[in-house]
Order: sequence, then structure tokens, then C-alpha cells
Amino acid sequence: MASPTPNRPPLIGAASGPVPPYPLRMSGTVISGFGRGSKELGIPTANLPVSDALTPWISSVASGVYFGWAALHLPAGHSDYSGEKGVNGFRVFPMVMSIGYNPFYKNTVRSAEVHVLHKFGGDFYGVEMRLLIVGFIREELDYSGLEALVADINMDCEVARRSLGREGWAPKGVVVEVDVPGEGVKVLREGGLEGEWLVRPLEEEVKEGN
Ligand code: ADP
Ligand code: RBF
Ligand code: MG
Repeated sequence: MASPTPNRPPLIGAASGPVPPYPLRMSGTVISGFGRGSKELGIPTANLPVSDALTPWISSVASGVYFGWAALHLPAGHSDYSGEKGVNGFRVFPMVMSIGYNPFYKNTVRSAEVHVLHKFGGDFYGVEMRLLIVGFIREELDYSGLEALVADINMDCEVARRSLGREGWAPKGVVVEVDVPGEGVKVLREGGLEGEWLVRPLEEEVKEGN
């Protein structure tokens, strides 16, 4: 069983940006998970349904920790409401996620869970979440204790934040909010990635003609 991984690289990939098969796309409605993210780890994770039909690539990718961008359609009334700040009602934040069986907890079904790198004033179950996954950070590990798991997740967050703060890794034409420690909130608009998909209008709104 693992201790926190020593000597981890501070950045993933070259400054120029993601390489194929990335970026990968995933989307869905935030569902309830196992109920331990916030309570046991202090790290909430927004869970998405794992579906071969909606996300054909998911069954063939390695289990592990990934990073990228999360677009959230936060409703009016939510303390982080996307209205005035977002595009088509979506705000875009950096994220880290796990796809897999959580070996520390020995899950029997594969989950996809996203920790958004933003402090929210409330939950957002039932909200549409779109992910642009730009790279792989590490394999999932079984740890000797909860502290070791939390230490590695906190390092994942730092690696993702730093990696996504580079222009080559940011979507272009989309405002993204990255809180880089020591540098404040960087608002990037002119990155190198196609990011329009993240903020295209919600299907319902297209149908209603809004
Ligand atoms: P569950 O087991 O139901 O997924 P968690 O304890 O993992 O519960 O909490 C996840 C929920 O917390 C998300 O569905 C979301 O509504 C909320 N949440 C609040 N802040 C965040 C965040 N920064 N990242 C992800 N989810 C968050
Ligand atoms: N679970 C594990 O068992 N091993 C891991 O290495 C692991 N890494 C994670 C990395 C990140 C960035 C996140 C968000 C979660 C990770 N998890 C891992 C999943 C964690 O156990 C899970 O989020 C909680 O159990 C709540 O469902
Ligand atoms: Mg969760």
C-alpha cells in the first residue's frame, strides 16, 4: 500500500498544450456519489454517470487521475450563479478528476468524479457539467491511510492548477477562471484549445428557441 507519492513532477506536458487522444469530452448531469468526498476527505467530487453510450471512449481509457476544464450551468438562485459571468449560462473552471474504482475504497463499479478548483457557496446536484479532459496525471493507488490519499489529491490539484495556467492548455474564446496560488485569479481568454463546445447553449434552450 502506498504512501504519498514522492518527487512528483510540478507540471504535466509541454507548454504547447495537450497531445492526442486529448482533449477528451464528457458531459452529463451531476449525480449523487458515495457520500464520502466532502465528509471523509474534505474534497467534494461532483459525480457524472459513466455511460458507454454517451462516452464511448470511457471503457477503454486507463483508470486514474485526469485534469482539465469543467463548465457548469449554475442556476439562478445558486450563490455562484453563472448568469452575468458565464457564456450561455456556463462558467468554466479548472478541475481534477478520478475515473476508476477508488482502490482505497475497493468500489465494484467504475465512477467518474470531478473536484472543481473553485470554492462554491453551495451544492450543484442536477446541474449540467461538461468536461474537457486535457491530460493524465497518475494512476489510482491504494493508500496506507486517508492522510496519504488526501496528500496526493492535494498535490494533484496543484499540478492541475499550474499546468492549466499555461496558455497552450486554456480554451480560446472562453473566459476561464484559474486561481493560481501566489499569482491571484488568472482570467484566460486566448488559449490554444478549441473550447466552444464547453459553453454551447444547453439543448433545452436550443429547442425552446432561447
Ligand atoms: P457525493 O458522494 O454525492 O458525490 P461529495 O461529498 O463528493 O458527495 O460532494 C459532491 C457535491 O458537492 C457535488 O455534487 C457538488 O454538488 C458539491 N460541490 C461543492 N463544491 C464542489 C467542488 N469544488 N467540486 C465538486 N463538487 C462540489
Ligand atoms: N481514490 C483512490 O482510491 N485512490 C486514488 O489514488 C484516488 N485519487 C484521486 C484523485 C483525485 C484528484 C480525486 C478527485 C479523487 C481520487 N480518488 C482516489 C477518489 C476518492 O477516493 C473519492 O473521490 C472519494 O472516495 C469520494 O467518492
Ligand atoms: Mg462525489
